[in-house]
Order: sequence, then C-alpha cells, then structure tokens
Amino acid sequence: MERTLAIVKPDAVRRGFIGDIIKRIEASGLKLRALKLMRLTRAQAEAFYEVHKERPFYGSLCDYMSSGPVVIAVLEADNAILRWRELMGATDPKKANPGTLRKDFGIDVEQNAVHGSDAPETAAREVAFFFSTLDIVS
Ligand code: IDP
Ligand code: MG
Repeated sequence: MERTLAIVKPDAVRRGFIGDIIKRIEASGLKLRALKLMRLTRAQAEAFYEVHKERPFYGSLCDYMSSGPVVIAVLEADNAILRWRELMGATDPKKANPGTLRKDFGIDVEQNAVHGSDAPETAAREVAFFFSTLDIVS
C-alpha cells in the first residue's frame, strides 16, 4: 500500500467542487485515510511549495494557494501516487485528458483544481507537512 497527498485547491473549493472531487476519489478505489479543511497562510504555502521557489510562478502560486480554503487528504492504495496523478490529469487543464479532474474542474495552468504528490519521497514529506501519524487512519 502506498500513500499520497491530495489537495482540492482554492479555485475548486470556491466553485463548489469538493463533493464532485471526493466522489471521483471514492469511485476510483483510492481510500481516504485523512481529510481536513483549512486555509493556508502565505508562509505555509511558501513552505509547502519550497521546491518551486526559483520558478517564475512561485509568488503567484503562493498567493493563489493561500487565497481561500483548501481540502487536504491522504489517499491510500496500491500505486496511489500514480493513480491519483492519472485521475488529476496534466498540470495544464487545456492539455489534460478528457475525464480527468483538471480537465473537468481546472481553470488554467495555475488554478488547476487539485494537487498530488509526484514521488514516494515527496508524498512522505507532503503527508507529514499536514498530518501527524495520529490523524491518519490505518
Ligand atoms: P503538478 O501540480 O502537476 O505537479 P508542478 O510543476 O509541480 O505541477 O507545479 C505545481 C503547481 O504550480 C501546479 O499545479 C500549478 O498550480 C502551478 N504551476 C505549474 N506550472 C505553472 C505555470 O507555468 N504557470 C503558473 N502556474 C504554474
Ligand atoms: Mg508537482
């Protein structure tokens, strides 16, 4: 079993897509192991996306991610990291495959509805960034 971090980003929460996205997660066989609603401070968004701090979109990304509430979840399944990324679709909703969350709910390459970890090491870091072991159902 593998775990990954999922975020329903501020654009999707604002437009009322929490339920739709959770429904797709459940239908896909990915298991919810932790779930919370919170609003990131600018400093928390900066720390979470530290890996991107040299990218030109970093400042804008941190503004966006702290612009409203997000839903943060731990998902678990065999191959959860790849399965969640496939369900999300490509970073840019315009390039995402039909039926993916970013295609259906994303606005643009920045406001793309959902986040997912990209590798086992980043998943471990990202899960631990938001949840203690006591928060995660085993
Ligand atoms: P990912 O979310 O598909 O893993 P990353 O390259 O890790 O994509 O980028 C993190 C986030 O930064 C994206 O989900 C998106 O919100 C934002 N982002 C990525 N590329 C761009 C860009 O070219 N312009 C603006 N925002 C971007
Ligand atoms: Mg990424």
